Amino acid sequence: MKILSEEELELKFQERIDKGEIIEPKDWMPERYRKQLIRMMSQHAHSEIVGMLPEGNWITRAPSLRRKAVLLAKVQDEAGHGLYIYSGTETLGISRDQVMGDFLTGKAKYSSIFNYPTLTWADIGAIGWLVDGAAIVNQTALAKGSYGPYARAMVRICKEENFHHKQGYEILATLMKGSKEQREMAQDSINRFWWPSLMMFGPSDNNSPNSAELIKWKVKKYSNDELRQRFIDRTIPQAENIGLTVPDKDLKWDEETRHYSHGEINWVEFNNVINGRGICNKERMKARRDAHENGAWVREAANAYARKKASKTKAA
Ligand code: FAQ
Repeated sequence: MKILSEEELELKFQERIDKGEIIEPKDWMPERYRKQLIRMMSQHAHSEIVGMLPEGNWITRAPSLRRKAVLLAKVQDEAGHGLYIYSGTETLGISRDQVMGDFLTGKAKYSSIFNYPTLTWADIGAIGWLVDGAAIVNQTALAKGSYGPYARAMVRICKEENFHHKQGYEILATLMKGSKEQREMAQDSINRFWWPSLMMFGPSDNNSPNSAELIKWKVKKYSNDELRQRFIDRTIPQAENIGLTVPDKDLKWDEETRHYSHGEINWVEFNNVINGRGICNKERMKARRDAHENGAWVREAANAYARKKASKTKAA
């Protein structure tokens, strides 16, 4: 059998991608493809885990038993998504310890959106409706991506995100049918969360260093701006339906393009947040580092059990 050079292997790999084939963990892949996936998937997993914090903040203060049960289930779902994607990342040959180390030392990022505080109950509605709504638009596209374990994880995760999206919208719809104070609380929440939700899709296309490579390898099927536009187009009618407005004076429907055109995103704020200078960055990292330290005994116990089991199997 002829041994293929690195270049020939890369060409064959690209042919497979172009044909729409799915890449599995044991298949040959360029080192850069593996690295890009580790970067993106691990950051996605960190986002799910950090994303539990702003909502977890309201579990004890949910306004009814039903709301508390729903919120608890949602926050648990996010933990499940994080663990699922961490496992997917491990299929690329990196250990959980390494992935966690990169996160806890601040080398790996997590989504900017989770560095904003949840000040009122309406923020729980806004997160479900806007943040999960944005995540669904992004992840439905990722579910058609080229790396099997990640794409399959997205299919399952999107099903749960759909439920999260509906519960968020229902919270806001209920508030909008309530008193003047409740309507104001809902609107105030949208005023604070609208622009950060648009930032979730990443920098604009002319400023996105990873997009070209990820699109070539069909990890990403659409650009950051395309997905952001899709989110805006589907969200504005939902806002109008319950009497909410978004804080963008330049937003208007363009009959010719059949899309909403929108105002400029504050990229200075975005860059500050992704570089550790957002409102809650320090608090979020401290919470995760504390949780990691406090969980050391669980990891030690699990490792001791695994070692014992392995030595028994060997002896038998
Ligand atoms: N926040 O070249 P690009 C959720 C970084 S899950 C922070 O455009 P790329 C569920 C980017 O990493 C939300 N950093 O990058 C939930 C890169 O930095 P690096 C998370 C950001 O990869 C709901 C640099 O900027 N979802 O919400 C952000 O092509 C409710 C240049 O950017 C995912 O992670 C940002 N917003 O596109 C949980 C989905 N945007 O790594 C709880 C998977 C960009 O070179 C409650 N990820 N950066 O140092 C993706 O789709 C992509 O990675 C993008 C960025 C679109 C996020």
